[in-house]
Amino acid sequence: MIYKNPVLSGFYPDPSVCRAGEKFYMVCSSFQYFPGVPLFESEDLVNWKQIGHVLTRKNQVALENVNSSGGVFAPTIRYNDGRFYMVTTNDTTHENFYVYTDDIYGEWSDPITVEQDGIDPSLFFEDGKVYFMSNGSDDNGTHGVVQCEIDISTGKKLSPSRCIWQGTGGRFLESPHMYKINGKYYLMAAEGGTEYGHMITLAVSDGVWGEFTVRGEEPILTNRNKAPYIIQGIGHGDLIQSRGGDWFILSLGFRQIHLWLAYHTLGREVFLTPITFTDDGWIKAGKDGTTDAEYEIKGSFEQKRLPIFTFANTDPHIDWCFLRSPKPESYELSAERYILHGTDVTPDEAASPTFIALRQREFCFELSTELTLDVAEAGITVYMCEQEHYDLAIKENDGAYQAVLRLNVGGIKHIECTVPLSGGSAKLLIRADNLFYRFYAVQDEKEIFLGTGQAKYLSTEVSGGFTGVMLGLYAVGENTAQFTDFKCEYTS
Ligand code: 6LW
Repeated sequence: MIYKNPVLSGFYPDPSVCRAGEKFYMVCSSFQYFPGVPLFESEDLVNWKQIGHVLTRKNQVALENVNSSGGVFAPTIRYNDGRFYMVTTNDTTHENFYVYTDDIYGEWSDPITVEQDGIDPSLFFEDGKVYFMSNGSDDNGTHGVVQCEIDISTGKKLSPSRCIWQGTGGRFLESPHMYKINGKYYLMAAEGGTEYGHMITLAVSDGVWGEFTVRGEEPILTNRNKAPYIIQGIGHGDLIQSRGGDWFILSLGFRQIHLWLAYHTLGREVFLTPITFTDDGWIKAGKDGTTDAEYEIKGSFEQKRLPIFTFANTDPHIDWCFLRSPKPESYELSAERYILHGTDVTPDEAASPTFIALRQREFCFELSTELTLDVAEAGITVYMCEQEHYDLAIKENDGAYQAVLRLNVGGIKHIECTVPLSGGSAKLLIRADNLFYRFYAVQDEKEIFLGTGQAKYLSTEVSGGFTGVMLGLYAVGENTAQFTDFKCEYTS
């Protein structure tokens, strides 16, 4: 069948994948969002269902004071001998750690730290030995892909950390993963930085410690010279063999909002690219080393479309997420309604406002919710980070209510429009396409247009960082905000 890229749309960066029996499992970075490290299951590598998160307890990851795009960086998932391992970095505390579980649908262990420098940690299991690699500096201060052997029950190093490869010369050598295929050791990495120059490079060795050498064309995969082309930034990938026996790279990439506008708002998404091994054991990826919008994969399954997202068909602790260190008492979440209680923390702060969000999955959508507010402020926010977000709110002041559209860009807060309401209940509505978010309030069946926010100002190119746009419900002030009839429908 033909599948379309991305296979998982929206802000799900740095994918890593493993196989356990007949199923595949994938994890992605989560940065300042809690719970951390979304976890997905698939049977075909194309349809991914989120089954939970790996870091669900605050004792597994401290996010209280992390900056936006700090916190939980690129994870790796591996399966060995009946046990799943997820290894990642808390970039704010500069700690590399892993957790494990024997039940993929259950809780994961407390963290076990590894005293090795760097980010993007990965694990390689071989004949009872476990190797830990990251991109950082080794015990002699040499920078590159750094590896040590560890005791997997304690995380203690059993060997010095040694640099095993310094890449092909691109900047930001990242995301090392080791595989043993046909008796050879394959070290795959990313270079070029996670932007338009991103690429996947490869080195091969006859032993786990090297010497790793380049034995074919580099990079093996990149869209950096594929212009004009919507899909850019392909890099940071993991190798996986399908149930049909074919090999793929599951990687991140992003989609520009428009062919001639180099901005991306949806964050880094998950792309699947077929690969083949040449007779001399090198990798040929995609179409001439680039990732395309669609490919063929063995099997007669269908690629599922996104559902209409409602409170009834989503799980607040699986599909939705919170900022940093949420206060449980601020949320009453059920299939009928989400009740939020605000605090004095606003979405303008790099803190934990009362905020619960879904990722924006495609450019074009219509989102609506009924909101009933008693006092202060609550609404919907199209949120990239504390500096860049568009808020559509109901605001109470001295017992009078208004619908408000506030545009925040670069820390500049601009009230675009205020419209008096006859009470604290209204429907809030957003219609979005690739370039614009359009905001409305509906009261007494009258649709009032409040204004437009340009998508490009919520992009990574403007905002920086590693995340993507979230569609959040929020409350500010000591209040009760009741959201009902929430619906988000993607229209392309
Ligand atoms: C991640 C690095 C990267 O650690 O971005 O795409 C960083 N590559 O490998 C944050 O996601």
